[in-house]
Amino acid sequence: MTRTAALIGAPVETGASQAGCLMGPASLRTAGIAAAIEELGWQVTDLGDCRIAPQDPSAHANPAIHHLPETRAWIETLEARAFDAAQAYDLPIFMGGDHSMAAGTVPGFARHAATLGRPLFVLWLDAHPDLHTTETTLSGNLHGTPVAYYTGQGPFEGYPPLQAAVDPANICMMGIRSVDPAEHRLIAELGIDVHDMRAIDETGVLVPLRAFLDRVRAADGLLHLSFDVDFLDPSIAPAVGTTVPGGATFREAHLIMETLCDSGLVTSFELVELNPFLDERGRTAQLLCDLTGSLMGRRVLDRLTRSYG
Ligand code: 4U7
Ligand code: MN
Ligand code: MN
Ligand code: MN
Repeated sequence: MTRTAALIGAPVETGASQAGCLMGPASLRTAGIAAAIEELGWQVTDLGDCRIAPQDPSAHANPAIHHLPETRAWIETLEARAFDAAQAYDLPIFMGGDHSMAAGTVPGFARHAATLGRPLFVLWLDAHPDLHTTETTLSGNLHGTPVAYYTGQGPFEGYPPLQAAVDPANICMMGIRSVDPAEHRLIAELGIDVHDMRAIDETGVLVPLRAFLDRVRAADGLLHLSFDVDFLDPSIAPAVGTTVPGGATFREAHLIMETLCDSGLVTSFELVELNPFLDERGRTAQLLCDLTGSLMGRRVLDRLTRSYG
């Protein structure tokens, strides 16, 4: 049976401080993401871009917060789109858009998992844990909040009621290297499985990844991959507004995608935070397409019939 994938654009940039993520889906399409997947034998449907209606401004008790009504509208729209796409396709792929979109996509996939009586697991590849609430965010940039929201922390005044929560025990974070004090407290309180870059340096990516995949398999879970461009080292992925030095290398990232592919466990995927305005001759978009290829079946050699050894 041919496997089916859907491409869904989420041109969200209201969660970030800088403009540009709006162009993320267009840049990934230009880099050839659909062809890269089709080449691997998938049947691909591009469902186009989601959109929201224009919103009236509103104030929040935390004066740093901006674009709250837009964020609310995006969450409602993307939650429904994720839920629907998970029912209709083997692999829905959301093309962002800043990471505030995950406050919509992840609950939508969690609601889908709940209808199957299965838990949703999340692999969060990011420089940041995105664990702020609307009370604790100092920047007011709501792309720093999705994980706190979808695990049911709060308060989240101005956000929609959470449709389906993810158990913090079902989250694995890798690549983390910028954590604010309030986020640090929440990581400890919730006991989230966080592998910061020091841990990656010490163990490599496979030790924590395999342990997590074993847990997903044992629980018969669905697995969502949330890939923030700033997970990658800025030297290979410059097209992101929130660069942090010391990120994942080209091979670490590909090895994660290849290992996820071999596991057969990933049921949904999102590429977030690509800001094409900051890219260099499309190289970040191209790298994301190549990583998507590794996730979806591209391999250099057939591992069973190697030409050596
Ligand atoms: B991203 C930050 F202060 N924590 O709250 C904040 F460091 O989706 C960054 O991971 C948030 O890129 C980054 O603004 C959000 C900051
Ligand atoms: Mn993020
Ligand atoms: Mn980030
Ligand atoms: Mn672990």
